[in-house]
Amino acid sequence: MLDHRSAGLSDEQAVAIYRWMLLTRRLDERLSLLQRSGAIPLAVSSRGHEAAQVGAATAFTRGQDWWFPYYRDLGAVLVAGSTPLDVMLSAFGRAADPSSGGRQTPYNWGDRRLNIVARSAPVGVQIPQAVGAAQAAVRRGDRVVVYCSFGEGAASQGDFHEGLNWAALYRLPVVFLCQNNGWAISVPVSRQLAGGSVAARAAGYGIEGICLDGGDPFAVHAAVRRAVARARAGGGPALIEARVHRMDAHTCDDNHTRYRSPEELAEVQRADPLPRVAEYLRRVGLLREGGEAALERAVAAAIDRAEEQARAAPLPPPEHALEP
Ligand SMILES: Cc1ncc(C[n+]2csc(CCOP(=O)(O)OP(=O)(O)O)c2C)c(N)n1
Repeated sequence: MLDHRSAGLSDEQAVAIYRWMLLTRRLDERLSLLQRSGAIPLAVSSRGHEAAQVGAATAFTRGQDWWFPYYRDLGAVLVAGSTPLDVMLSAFGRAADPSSGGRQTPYNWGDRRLNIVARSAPVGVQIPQAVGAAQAAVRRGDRVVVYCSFGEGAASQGDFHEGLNWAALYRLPVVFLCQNNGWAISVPVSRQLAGGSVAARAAGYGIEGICLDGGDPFAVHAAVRRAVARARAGGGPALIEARVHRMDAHTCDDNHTRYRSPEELAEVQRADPLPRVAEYLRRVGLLREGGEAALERAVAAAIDRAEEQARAAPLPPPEHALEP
């Protein structure tokens, strides 16, 4: 793991990254439990992606920058400013859901207050949309950088190629984050991608492409921070490919034991980024046993509160479904 100081992070920032990862993980686990118990209809787990998401998202400026996340991006959405309550309101389809007032499928994150733009269901659609937002920002003279994330499966879509080509041509301020977990539902990356990596394609567009360990939040942060600074200064886009593991099935409606071997699933558990980062922080003296337990308690309390409030919140009236 990259030393957090070499990544330009203070001790407090390194611990904050762990706290975001922990919140993402525990909230994700709660959502899966709620789905299993029939309380909410859908769970799309981000377990295994947290280091890449939080490492990258913390390199952007909340409130100023724009976000085009994808469904598996809980960690990025939390760092962008969504609260556990916002997430729960969306999961329970409540009227106060900031993304759509309970109309959009959960996990298609959106929040006008936070410049988070909701995507629709086809994979990759957010890529040209992110590029368009960046072009609009440049024309208006806003010093915005756009976060745009997707999986390696989405990188097989035409939208990916059109979006990257356009962004490169006009040197637009977009940082593309490909979270490569090796699977597009049950289709392995070997049946998606010739040439070894998504990042290698950047050369064809004349932009920087970096492929790195997405289990190391500090390495991801350092690379994305450089890319964000360059994009903000007018230097154009970058493509960062973070190699991650999808610890769970594609969604709650998928059974990945039908297409992943027991060996792979065991390996994925061993590579879990959360204990890796905790171990690093303990080693450098930033996390002690008592502190770790206190973090867990604070995160659990925030999630309990959010769930309770969302359960009690009113549903939208039926007519709301017919409004534009
Ligand atoms: C255009 C399109 N084709 C297929 C689907 C069905 N689909 C939803 S998610 C997904 C897999 C995408 O995989 P990837 O981009 O690698 O992201 P991951 O889910 O692995 O994080 C597919 C095929 C879709 N939503 N849109």
